[in-house]
Amino acid sequence: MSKYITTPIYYVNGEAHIGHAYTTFIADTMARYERLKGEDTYFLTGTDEHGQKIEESAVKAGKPTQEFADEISATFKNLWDEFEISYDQFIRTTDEDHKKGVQKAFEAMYAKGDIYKDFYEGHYCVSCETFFPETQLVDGEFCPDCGRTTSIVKEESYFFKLSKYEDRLLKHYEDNPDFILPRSRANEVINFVKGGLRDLSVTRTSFTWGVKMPESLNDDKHVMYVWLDALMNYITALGYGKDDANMNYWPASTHFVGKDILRFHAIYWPAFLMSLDLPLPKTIGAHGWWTRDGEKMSKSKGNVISPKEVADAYGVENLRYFMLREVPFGQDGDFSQRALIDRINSELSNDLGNLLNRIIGMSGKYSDFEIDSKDVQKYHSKELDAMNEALKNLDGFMENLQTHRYLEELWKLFAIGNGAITGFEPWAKMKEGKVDEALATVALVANILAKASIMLSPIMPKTTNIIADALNFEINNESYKDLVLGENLLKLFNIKKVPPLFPRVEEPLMEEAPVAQPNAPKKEVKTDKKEDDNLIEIGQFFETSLKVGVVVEAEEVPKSKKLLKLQVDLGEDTNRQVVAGIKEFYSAESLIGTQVCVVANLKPAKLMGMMSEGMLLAAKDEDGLCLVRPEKPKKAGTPIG
Ligand code: ME8
Repeated sequence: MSKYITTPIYYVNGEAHIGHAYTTFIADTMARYERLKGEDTYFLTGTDEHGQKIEESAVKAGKPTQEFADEISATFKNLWDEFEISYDQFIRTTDEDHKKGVQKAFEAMYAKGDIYKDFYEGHYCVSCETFFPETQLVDGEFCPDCGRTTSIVKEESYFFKLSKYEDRLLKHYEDNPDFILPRSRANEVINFVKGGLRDLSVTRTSFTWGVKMPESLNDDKHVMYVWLDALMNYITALGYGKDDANMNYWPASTHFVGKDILRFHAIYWPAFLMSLDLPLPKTIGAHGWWTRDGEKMSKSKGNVISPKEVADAYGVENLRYFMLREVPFGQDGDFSQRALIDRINSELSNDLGNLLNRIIGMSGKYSDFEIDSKDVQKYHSKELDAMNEALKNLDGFMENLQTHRYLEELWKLFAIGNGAITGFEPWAKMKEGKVDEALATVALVANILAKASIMLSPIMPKTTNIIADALNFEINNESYKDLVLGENLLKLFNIKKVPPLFPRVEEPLMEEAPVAQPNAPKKEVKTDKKEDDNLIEIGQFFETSLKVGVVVEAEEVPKSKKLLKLQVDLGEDTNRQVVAGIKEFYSAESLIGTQVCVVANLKPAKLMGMMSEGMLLAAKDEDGLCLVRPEKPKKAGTPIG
């Protein structure tokens, strides 16, 4: 059976950051893994270029929209090329074939009676390109997904009969427990559908930067809703609506997406496909969110990490390894140089790199670099069994998208190799004249490295090729079948010297972003202690962004006994308005110019009709309330933690 693997198509309103790189790395890893197993695999990525958001970004940049989209799309493509992402196709939603395919799909759904024309009035978030019912808005105004202000839009619209597919969708989730991975994410989708689906507005008249309506509908007032346009990329890329040239790859095996866009992929997309009478993808793999040093990345904070910058400093394959090893698929992860350096030094350099260097050194000394597997079974059957056991477990982890478990399991091989060297002391055996035994241990380790390299190759393709070259074999489906599935050992060969693959990193190689917390501790603290329900992980604490603020203005809120309205400088472009219930304890004037500690990443809330964009830290006991303040003055915006 063939495999079809996709990434989301990325918006061209900004260049790629580490989150985009993560999705692309996992999808690339999966595509390489399937090819290694001999599967006929098609891997798609690309860019999503229509919609109001892109149109507005182009205006801001002072460029014609197409020119703007061309430029940003090229930055994604160039980056993936530089990273040697093994995509088979890079689709752009401004491609003519794609646009025609979307029109064909629209016509087909219309012909089926699934699309009708009506009026839409609702709260629209431009940033998310989504309408929200009033009940879902925060404080009646703000987008529940991104927190930005929504605007009321009333327009004529074509609607897709999403409600018609409610029951079929629910049945599909029930019958296909692997449709949404990790399974823990399925509930939020199921509950959303159970809550009742409203028909979906699938065209817009308020802007023009979108796929035009099919000619047969003769209605050029409308353009397609960007999500309808975008989701169709997964089939137009295969020739849907044109020549169906690659439709044999459909249905997709895995659509990789971030958790932010799971709903679109797990509800709208399957409903569209049902309407088109096409089979549904096997799995939607929804991964978690990456933060930087415990903080959400955003352009305004200036703490967005450029994957190119990290790759230039640390090597793209080290970054791939880190990201895939660091977080369980589906959970959020934190990027910090410290965590990256720790993994490079301990896992790549110590466990893997040293092992290779040690056997090159030993075989050079003991056997003129010749490695012979003839006695491995005789002296190391226990190690071979343990190794084969671990190798067998790998496929299950990868199929479940659990790359961190996959790598953890794979690293057992290096532990077996390192353990064998320490336990059997080949140098001592040489002294005792037990040459066969010593050489068997060296050969065992060479075999471990060979098999591990094959299985590590989807994650670190270049590095593992260097290892394979040193061990005189090539990584491909043949060697996978021979050495991994067949459990065979390497034939007699001469090992080659290689320069150290993972030089230790002694100090951070990139400058920290100004707002990053330099001492943010590593998020995952492993402990054998039983977890106390009341304790939180350090990472959870750092989800709260605490900052030093300077009160610039303060005034009483009329008619309120408790509230003061403050303008607080948090070192950002504009001051934050904070409405605080401290009037009984502080006069407005006494606060001006003083420092406070602010919870800076609270969703904005309205208090007595006024927006509050933060919360002050204070301590209250029977003697009253006092604000928590830094002991010495600190710059506005200084992180606390
Ligand atoms: O949503 N952590 O495009 P997009 C982890 N065009 N992943 C992240 C991330 C972060 N901080 N930030 C972004 C769109 N991503 C639509 C998709 S598909 C038919 C249309 C990743 O440019 C993650 O995979 O906003 C997320 O789903 C995707 O980038 C969103 O990219």
